[in-house]
Amino acid sequence: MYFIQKISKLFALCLGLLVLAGVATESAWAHGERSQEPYLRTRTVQYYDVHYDKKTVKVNEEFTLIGKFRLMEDWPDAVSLPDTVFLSAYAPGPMITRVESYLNGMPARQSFSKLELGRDYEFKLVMKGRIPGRHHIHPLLSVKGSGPLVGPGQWIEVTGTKGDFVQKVTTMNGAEIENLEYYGISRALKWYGVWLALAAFWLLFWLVRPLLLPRWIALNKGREDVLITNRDITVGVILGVVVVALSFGGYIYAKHEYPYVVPLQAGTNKVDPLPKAKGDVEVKVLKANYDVPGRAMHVVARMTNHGSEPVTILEFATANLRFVNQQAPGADKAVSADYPRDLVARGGLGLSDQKPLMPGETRDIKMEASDALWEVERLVSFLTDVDSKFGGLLFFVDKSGNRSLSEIGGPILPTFTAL
Ligand SMILES: [Cu+2]
Repeated sequence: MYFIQKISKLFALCLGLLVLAGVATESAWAHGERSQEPYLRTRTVQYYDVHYDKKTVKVNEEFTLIGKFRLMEDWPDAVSLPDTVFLSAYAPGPMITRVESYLNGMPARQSFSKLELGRDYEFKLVMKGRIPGRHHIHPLLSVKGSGPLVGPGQWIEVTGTKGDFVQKVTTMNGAEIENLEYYGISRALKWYGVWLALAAFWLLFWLVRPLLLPRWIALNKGREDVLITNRDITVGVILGVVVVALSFGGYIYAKHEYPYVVPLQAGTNKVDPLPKAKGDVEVKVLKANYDVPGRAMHVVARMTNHGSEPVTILEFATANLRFVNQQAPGADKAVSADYPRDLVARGGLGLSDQKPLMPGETRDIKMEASDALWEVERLVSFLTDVDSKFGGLLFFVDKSGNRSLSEIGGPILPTFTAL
């Protein structure tokens, strides 16, 4: 009794702690994107210009998710190359439905093969609210052999009732399906019923008779002939005929009822990357370290402006986090209103000098990206990685507001003492 009391107290305590943890950290209800290794999040797919057109939708209402991503040149050795990728949205369960998806304007129903490193791609996802609730939704690129690589997650509120969800489809031969959710389910269940009944009949047919011991004794006495009677053989043959007739009959019936059947498309598509941007600034990392007590990344990089306009560093983005140089022209508009605010560093990006980089000029610039987000987003485990490198995108802006971007990355060292 004492033991049971102890156990139930412990159980109540655990439950209480769980509830507390849930209340205290709301974003912990998201789906574990922070537990992904930093090398996956900073050196593979870098999402940018991601926009969600709505934050609240009704059940059945569509919303659109657009954006771009750069496949990093310094792709980690431990991660499979993007040879087969599939584009979709990430949600905690089937809370939303994908209506349409495009990669560089091409329908993305199937996987794409051989995406190119160092190049940019543009995506568009049209989704539809399915189950009411507040869901964390991400754009998602699944890379075969590596897993899901997600973009910035936004909370989308789906309102209404689950029962109202319909997925109306017109097939290629003009037939109207009122709700794809339940289409064909009753027929599938009927077939399950038929096969289960046949299997149960066959099992029971043998089980109702004296089973193991009497049959073993008969076998020992050399009376094998009494084990299987003529009736058993007749029933077995009839059952065999019924099974074959049902299988072939069902097939012929389905062929007749649905003469045009398109199989699921399994091949991959090819898509060209977006045209290469001109006038890029060349960025070479000379030194990078992460100041552990200060939660700040310091990078010294040699930058060469190959363009024809003077440019200023606008933003450093990595793993969907954004560090904006507040003094750059257009910095106030760099992050759109629909971008998840929990991914924007409040401290912004500090620079050793704010002078624009002139055309043809090469200069060493020191950057500081300092924010608790490094810890919150669990990006500091790169310090214990066997491949201690960081990666990200550096955005530049000229005086007319034109933006260009360059990949930045390299080895990084931790600093455990205050600088
Ligand atoms: Cu999430």
